Amino acid sequence: MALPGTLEFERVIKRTKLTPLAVEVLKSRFPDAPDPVKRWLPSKPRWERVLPDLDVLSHELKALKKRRGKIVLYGHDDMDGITGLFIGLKILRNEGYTVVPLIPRREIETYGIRPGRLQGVLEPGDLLLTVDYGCSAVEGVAWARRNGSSVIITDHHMLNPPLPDANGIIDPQPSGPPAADLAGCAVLYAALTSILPRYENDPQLLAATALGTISDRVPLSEWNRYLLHCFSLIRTDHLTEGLKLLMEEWPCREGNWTGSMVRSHITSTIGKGYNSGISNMLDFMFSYDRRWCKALWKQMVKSSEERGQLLSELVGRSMNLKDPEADAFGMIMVFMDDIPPGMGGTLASRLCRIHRRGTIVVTRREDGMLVGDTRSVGDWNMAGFLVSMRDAFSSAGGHYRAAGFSYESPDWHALRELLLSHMAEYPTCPVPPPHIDLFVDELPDPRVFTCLAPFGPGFLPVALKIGSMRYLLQLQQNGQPSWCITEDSGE
Ligand SMILES: [Mn+2]
Repeated sequence: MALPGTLEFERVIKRTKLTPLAVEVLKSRFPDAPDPVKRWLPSKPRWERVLPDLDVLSHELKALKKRRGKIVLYGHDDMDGITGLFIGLKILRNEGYTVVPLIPRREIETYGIRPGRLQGVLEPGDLLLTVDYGCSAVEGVAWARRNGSSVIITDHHMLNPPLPDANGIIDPQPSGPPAADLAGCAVLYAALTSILPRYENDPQLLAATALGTISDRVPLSEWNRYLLHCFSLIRTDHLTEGLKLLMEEWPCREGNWTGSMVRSHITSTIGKGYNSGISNMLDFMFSYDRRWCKALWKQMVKSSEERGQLLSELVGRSMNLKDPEADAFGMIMVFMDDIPPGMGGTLASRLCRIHRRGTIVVTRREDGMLVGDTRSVGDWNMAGFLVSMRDAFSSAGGHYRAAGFSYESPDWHALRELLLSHMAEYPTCPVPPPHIDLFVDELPDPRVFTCLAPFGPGFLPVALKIGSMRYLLQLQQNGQPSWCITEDSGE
């Protein structure tokens, strides 16, 4: 029996608050599930049953404590990586470890774990622990091991052999969803809290996990929904001032929100790459200095407005540059050789949203070589698409909805031919048909469906059909729901 006041108890309450029509929606979305309500919001997942190598992580942490080595925690400069670093730092420092975060700045440095980057930081006897990255870092991991360090990878990206020879690789991809839907930060959260369960209800960790999960656009499916629900129940009075401020910016945190509302209010404000707030985010999330946080946030809002203008300009120009042949395959493909560093992904996201189609944006790096950022909707596995042609790329990877590649040649025409010929062969559906949950005779009060929020990728807002009209549930900034006649997916 769950005790009142515990997260477990509250979870039960949320399930029982579903309206009959909301239950009908769940039945139609999960037709094969014996209990659609439980599929929608499961009980606490048994992470340890699915995540591999947790025993290796546990063993390495114990051994490290004995030999008094330090942890070098490697992550990337995006929200999933930064929130992952926050989670790792908070738990492991609290456990008495010396933890050194290592974050390459992608706008000025090359991608990935490289011996040159580890030299002077990672010493023999240390543990190199990664978050949201590492499953393709063959060279860097080999160097670290030769140098006398242990290496544990935690990642959620697709595993493409050859895999690095790490002591352990904690990546849920091979087991498929729901574990494979976890963001990188959530994989580290699940791994560490499986070993150290006393941290699982920590509001700071749940807030960071939710932020990384929404920013990374992973599906809001079972395990992610469980984490988001726990997050909706946290009390904010014990958060750092930085996290508190982010929670104040979170639209209708305890109620009705969608992933895109959060991304446009928080993730985009922080931004990525040049002139963004991402390089200060770790300090921000740990800060108890409200004035500093407020001032920094104000600055981030200003910079994001400037980036927004730049993005509008790029979107405007890219409209005339859409590749007509890619269009015929239902894809948006744009080549522009002057996209500022870090903006390619943002532009791809925006184009993907505007056109509701898979999008490939290619630009030129400073050294003249080509790099691509891709986003997708519908049944188009971007990482799968790129990885299936990885012989052509010096690096390619990512996940279902967001992936990237580097092409070590300046020849756009050759790359274009290659991408187009591959689009013709790769079996996929890049333009998703608009979903319909229920056919009804008259429009119900939209409030009967808000109990199903949050909505986002993998769990789109409710859509009803009356005759030939399709109505999509929309949430206002204040969480108020309304109906909108549209063929839009709502993602
Ligand atoms: Mn990620």
